[in-house]
Amino acid sequence: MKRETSEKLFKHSVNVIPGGVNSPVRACKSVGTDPLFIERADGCRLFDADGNSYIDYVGSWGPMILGHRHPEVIKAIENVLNRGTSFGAPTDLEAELADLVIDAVPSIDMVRMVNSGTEATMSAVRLARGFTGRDLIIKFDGCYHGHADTLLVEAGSGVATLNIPGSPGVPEAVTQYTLSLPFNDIDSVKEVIEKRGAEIACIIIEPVAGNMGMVPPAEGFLEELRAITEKNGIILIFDEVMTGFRVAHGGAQEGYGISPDITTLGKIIGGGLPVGAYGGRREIMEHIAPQGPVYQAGTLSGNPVAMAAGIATLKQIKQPGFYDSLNEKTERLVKGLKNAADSAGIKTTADSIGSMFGMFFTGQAVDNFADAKTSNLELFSAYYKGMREKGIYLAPSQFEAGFVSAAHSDEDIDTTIKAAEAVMGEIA
Ligand code: KE4
Repeated sequence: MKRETSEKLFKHSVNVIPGGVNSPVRACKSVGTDPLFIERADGCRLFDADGNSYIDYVGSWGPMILGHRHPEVIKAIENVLNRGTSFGAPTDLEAELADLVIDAVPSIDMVRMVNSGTEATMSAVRLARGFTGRDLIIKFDGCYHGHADTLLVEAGSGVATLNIPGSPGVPEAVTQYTLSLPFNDIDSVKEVIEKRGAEIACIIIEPVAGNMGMVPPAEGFLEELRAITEKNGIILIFDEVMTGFRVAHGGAQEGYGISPDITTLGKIIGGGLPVGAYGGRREIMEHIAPQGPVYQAGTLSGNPVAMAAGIATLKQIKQPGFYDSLNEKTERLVKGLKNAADSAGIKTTADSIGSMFGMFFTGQAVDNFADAKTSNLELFSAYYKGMREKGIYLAPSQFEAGFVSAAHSDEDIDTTIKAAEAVMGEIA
C-alpha cells in the first residue's frame, strides 16, 4: 500500500510533537512500524492520508461503538454548535447525560463529568481517600487506569512490597501508597488486607482487563473482591472507562452482577469527544466539591458539544437488541481469527466479552499480566503488519483489546477472517 503521505506527515510531526503523536501507543513502536495518518473515517472504515481504506477494530480505543460519523451523533453536534461551544456554566445537557448514565448503571446515584478517563480515575481515588480518611490503594498488574501519578506504578517484586514508580517523574513518595497485585489473585488481596486492611482506602480494578490484552476476571474473583472490600470498609472502584457501555449496557458490573462503590467511565460516553466521568453511591459522591470537601474541577468538564455527542451515542445504544447483534458479530470474528491461527499451526488464546476482544499469541491460558507476557511479540507484530497491509486496522500492541462496532457488517467480518487466514499462513 502507498504510504508516502503518511510518511511525509510523520516526518513533520516528529519534529514538533514528542514521538510525532499525542498518545504513545499511536506511534506503533511496539510493532516496529510507523503510524498511518488518518484522513477521515466513516462507518467501520478508516481512510488514511494516501487514500487506503481499512476495516477499523480500534474504534479510537473504544469510543466509536456506533462506528464513525453516525448520523445521529453528527446531527447532535451540529445542532449544539448553534448554541455555542463552551460557557463555563451549567447547561441542561450535563444533567441529560447524567440521567442516561444513572439509568444504565444502577450503582451510580450521582455522577461528575470530567474530560478523560485519567481525570475520572484520579478523582475517584482522591474521593475514596477523602471519604475513608485512608491513604493506601490497591491496583492490579497490567491494569491501566490512565497516567495520574498515583496510578502509574509497576508491581514491586513480591506481593506485599511497595511499588516502584512506573515512570520517571513519579516520586517514590507518591507510589509508596500504591500496591499492585496480580490480577485474578484473591489470595494476594487477602494477604495485604490481613496486614494493612485498616490503611486501605480503595481497590481499583478493570473488571474485565483490557490494557494487558483482554483478560476476563476468574470465576468468583470479583465476587470475593466485593465481599472483602465490603467487610473492611474499603471502597471498590470499577474502572469501566473501557468496559462501560461496551461489554453490556450497564457495563461489566451488569454482566457480573457486582455493585461497586464508585465507577469510572469514559470513551463511549463521549461519543468520540473528550468525556470522562466518575459516579457512585450518593453518600460517597456528596463528598465532592462544592457539595463536600474533596476538591476536583475542570474548565471544560461537561462541555456542551461533548455532552451532545455522548447523549446521542447513549440514546442509540439503549435501543433494544443493540448488543445482541453486536456481540454475535464479535464472537464470530474471534472464532474466525482463532480458526485461522489454528489452521496455520499458530498457538493463540482468543476470547471476547461483549464487543471487546483479544487474541494472545501464546498457547497457554492467560489469567494475568505475567501470562500475557508469554505471548510471542514478533509473531504478533508480523500479524499486525500483515493485517494492516490487507486493509485491517488492529491495535498496534499485543497488550491492547479490539473493538467491533454496530457499523461492522457480516461482510466486513468475513473479509477480516479471510485476511487473517492469508496472514496466518504467511507468518507461520
Ligand atoms: P484516558 O485518560 O486515555 O481517556 O483514559 C485512561 C484509561 C483509564 N482506564 C482504562 C480502563 C483505560 O483503558 C484508559 C485508556 N485506555 C487506553 C487504551 N489502552 C487509551 C489509549 C491511549 O492511551 O492512547
